[in-house]
Amino acid sequence: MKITHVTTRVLSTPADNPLVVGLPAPTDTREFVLLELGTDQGLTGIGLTFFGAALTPALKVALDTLARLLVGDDPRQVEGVAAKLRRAASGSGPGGLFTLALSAIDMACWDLKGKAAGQSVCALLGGSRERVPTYASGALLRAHPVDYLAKAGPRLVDMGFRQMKMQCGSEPTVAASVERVAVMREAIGPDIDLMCDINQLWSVNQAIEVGTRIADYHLFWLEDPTAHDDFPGLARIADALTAPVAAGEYHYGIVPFRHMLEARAIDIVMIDLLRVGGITQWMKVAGMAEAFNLPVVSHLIPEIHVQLVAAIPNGLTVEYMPWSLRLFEEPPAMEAGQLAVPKKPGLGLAFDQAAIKRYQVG
Ligand code: SMN
Ligand code: MG
Repeated sequence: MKITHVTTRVLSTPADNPLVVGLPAPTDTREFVLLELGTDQGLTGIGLTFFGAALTPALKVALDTLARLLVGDDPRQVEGVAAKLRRAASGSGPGGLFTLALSAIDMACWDLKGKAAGQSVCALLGGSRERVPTYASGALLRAHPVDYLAKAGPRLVDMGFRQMKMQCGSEPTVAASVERVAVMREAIGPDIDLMCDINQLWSVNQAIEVGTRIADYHLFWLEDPTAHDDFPGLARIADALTAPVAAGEYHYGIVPFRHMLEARAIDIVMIDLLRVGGITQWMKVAGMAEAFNLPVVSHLIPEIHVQLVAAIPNGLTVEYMPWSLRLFEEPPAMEAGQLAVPKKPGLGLAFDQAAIKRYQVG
């Protein structure tokens, strides 16, 4: 099988989240760069990327330029593809646009690998389960007042979620942070898994102080409590608290995970498909985590991550962040707090043509 043509598009979609109800819709937008790799066998592979923000036009050019270098190549040779693109881009990776572009290409290659073999990507990678737990994300943000959280949490439970993540970290006092978690736990009861994301906003000492005072509210994990590259700092927090510390979404490539794991900095390994470099690299980090006896969780793009978390023996849960939901015709089904792995070959996804028509820009 050979790649014969490349299509890239930018879609600008409303920056909303269907799990957030009863609040004014946001007026800003969220940009995605979509990729289609056509082949001489009539199969098309799809991928996507984002995080470009103001550089989204540059991300599209990077993706388009790299993907066109692969015309004539076999997309199933994912390591060969990655090696060729790294050489072509010289030293412009692993951080930033290069890796964000590589990830979309690698995804599309795996989609083609699966379609050519008549198997789902999950089955190709190990296929350990048909469904995986998922948690509601992006609905309980730090911008939302405490009384909103108390209403939104039970609503997510009614929707079938057994796990949900809130954000903290910008409260003016330790007491306010403790209160926020207390209200949330009270609202959802003891049986729902509650995660809390700090997005690097605390110092190590703040994290230990607040983390100690919220121990009774039993977090499923505390995420990115301090700077993502402060491995000794994270290790101090992880040692001091009973709540597991999760981190990893900010890292590019596979090497930082080695250092983070060697430093025993975290208890749960979060892997972002775009920043790690695609499915090929994601699986390497999952293997590293397994060797350290640690569970893996995903960051964003649940439609694709479901294939990966279900494939590995140490997959814990998939982040249900519904940002990319409207891009796909038939996203994976959510049933009783679990996501079903699509059974169709490859990623089991198709871009929604109506969404392309409506949101394509440039
Ligand atoms: C997050 C990261 C990036 C954008 C939005 C939300 C958050 C998460 O850290 O874990 O999803
Ligand atoms: Mg996070």
